[in-house]
Amino acid sequence: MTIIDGKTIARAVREDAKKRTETLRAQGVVPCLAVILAGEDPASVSYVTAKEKALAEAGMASRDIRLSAGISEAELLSLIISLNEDAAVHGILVQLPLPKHVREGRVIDAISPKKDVDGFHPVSVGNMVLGKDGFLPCTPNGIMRLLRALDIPVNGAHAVIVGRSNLVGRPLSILLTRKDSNATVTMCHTGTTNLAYHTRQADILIAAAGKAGLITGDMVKEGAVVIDVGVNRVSDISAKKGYRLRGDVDFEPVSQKASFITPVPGGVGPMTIAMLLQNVADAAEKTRDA
Ligand code: L34
Repeated sequence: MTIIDGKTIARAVREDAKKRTETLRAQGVVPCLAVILAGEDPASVSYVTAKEKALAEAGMASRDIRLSAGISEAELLSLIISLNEDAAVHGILVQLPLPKHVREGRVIDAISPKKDVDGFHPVSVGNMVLGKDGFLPCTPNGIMRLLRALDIPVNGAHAVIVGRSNLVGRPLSILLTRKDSNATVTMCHTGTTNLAYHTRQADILIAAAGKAGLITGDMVKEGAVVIDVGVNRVSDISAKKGYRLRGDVDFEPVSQKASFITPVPGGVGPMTIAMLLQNVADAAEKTRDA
């Protein structure tokens, strides 16, 4: 059994983004991502901080925009419109989830597809579905990169995805069924009856439901590749921060059966950030070449 080292694979992607940034800077272009966070959800604050640190390490700039949780949808939309028009900004990231009174769809629709480095805009999603060029969402694309980096056979494999979110499960199902990936995909969700029956068929099992410990040892086939996308904070009074991170996979028993497994932390999370840098480099190069 191999524990997949997401940090090391992510580092290689980040190094590549750094080299591209050096070239862009030499040409007078400083890749810049506007990072918008509304509210102070602790997990979101930590992800956004990690993204900005990664951007800085790659030599990229960021516009750190922190808004109160009470910001109106209209204010957020006008901010995005001004960033769309700002030539110094190559990418716009609105960290999700947004405060409940703000309609996520409206906000995502407002981002220029040219700056949609999260790959969440309907134009980006459409291009992905059609196999056309465009920004790919960071977590699914990061998972594809992990599989490729480890030479895990995807062509002809049966991939079972648990969770149909717009952020992870649904786009991943699209990427895995593209001709150049060629997996057979089963999509499981809250409407699935007998989840364990499906997960036990998986050559590649992707847990992206956001439920700590959902995938237990009995739900996994011997030799399966297990990708754990969950980053659940569970309270733990013995931990320094008062919580610890737990994936959607019950790690100990599942790792006994898996051929490859991603840990939490240190698996998929770091890849999400690395692929974001790649998308920002893409965005900056496109404006340079335009
Ligand atoms: N707009 N919203 C937008 N884009 C995204 O791509 C995200 N996502 C998800 C939440 N909202 C978003 C992220 O950035 C989840 N996510 C994310 C990013 C990074 C990490 C986890 C989730 C990460 O770095 N995880 C570390 C542990 C971090 C910790 O200690 O809390 C890991 O090793 O898994």
